[in-house]
Amino acid sequence: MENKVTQLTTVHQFILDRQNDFPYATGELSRLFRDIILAARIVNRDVNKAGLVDILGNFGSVNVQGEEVKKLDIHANIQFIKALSRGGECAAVISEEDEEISKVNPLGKYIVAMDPLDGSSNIDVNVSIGTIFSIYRRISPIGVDATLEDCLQPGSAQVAAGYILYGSSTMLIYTTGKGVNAFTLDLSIGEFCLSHANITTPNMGSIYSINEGNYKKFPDGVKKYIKYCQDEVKEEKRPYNSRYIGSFVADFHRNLMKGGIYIYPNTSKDPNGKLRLIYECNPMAFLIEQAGGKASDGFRRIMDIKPTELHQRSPVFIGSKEMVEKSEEHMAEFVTPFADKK
Ligand code: P6P
Repeated sequence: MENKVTQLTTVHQFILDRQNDFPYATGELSRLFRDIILAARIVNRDVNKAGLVDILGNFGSVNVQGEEVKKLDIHANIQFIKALSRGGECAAVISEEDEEISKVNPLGKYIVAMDPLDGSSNIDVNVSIGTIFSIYRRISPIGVDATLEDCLQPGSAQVAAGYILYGSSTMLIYTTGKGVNAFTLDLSIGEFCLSHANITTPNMGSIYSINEGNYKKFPDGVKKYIKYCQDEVKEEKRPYNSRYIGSFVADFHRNLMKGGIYIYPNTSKDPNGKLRLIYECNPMAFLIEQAGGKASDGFRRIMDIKPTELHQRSPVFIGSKEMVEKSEEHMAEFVTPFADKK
């Protein structure tokens, strides 16, 4: 649910109106958002013409401008790092596309962790994809290169987080710890405009999102929860609807707005699940908690997990509070998570 928006407010105006939320920030965070938004608009333009790339020369070839055409997720990564480097407010970038940290400016105050184009395998079938970002204050002193310690902070230390959804419309959804707001790109003026203010996610929903193709590899608690979702209990609006787009940002956004739960659990094949803690689970966990929902790894609050590696994975159960709590109840019933490992 969200408050109806009655007047045109661009995201830049919205950020300026809320400068006072950050008594110590002297505009750096606003400028960091400016840089992220610039890159998002460039990526949006290129994602929207992805289908036409073959006319301009397919990936790996040279296009009419004489530039080599890159895979869109690598292209997106380059655009965000370029914009953050040029803007000067970012000390380092952690990206799903880069094994190591990109140290961009020793004078930068912030660390940005991102998945520049999540779900990019869906581009060639025109399914919604997204950029996910997370922002931390650096721990190390300004003036030196950012350190690994700066980049391995728990999600609870985030100062901001958000995503851009390249879908039927392009939306920017973010939080700075003062609620969740959504901005829709108005192409006629080239601005992200406030479209959904103070979003709260329903405590209870009737949608569950999980790749049931992995059912046989799921922990017993997840198998039990899936059966719970499928049981016929009219007064509890069960069975729930199964909706799985295969694009985390799109599944998350639908559940945020309508209520629901997204689960990517650990499996007998992938003991830590698939999604990355720092730049996928943590930013979405910050957003969902700010909207009144919950995010855990089935047992622990996602944002309490102290990362030990940049690209570490985590199981994730995220969405409507009561649905996540019910799934955790089922997970807690099994000491040995996999029947065949008793
Ligand atoms: P699977 C996309 O690759 C992604 O990281 C998420 O966006 C998505 O929810 C998940 O993986 C899909 O994974 O294994 O179900 O295809």
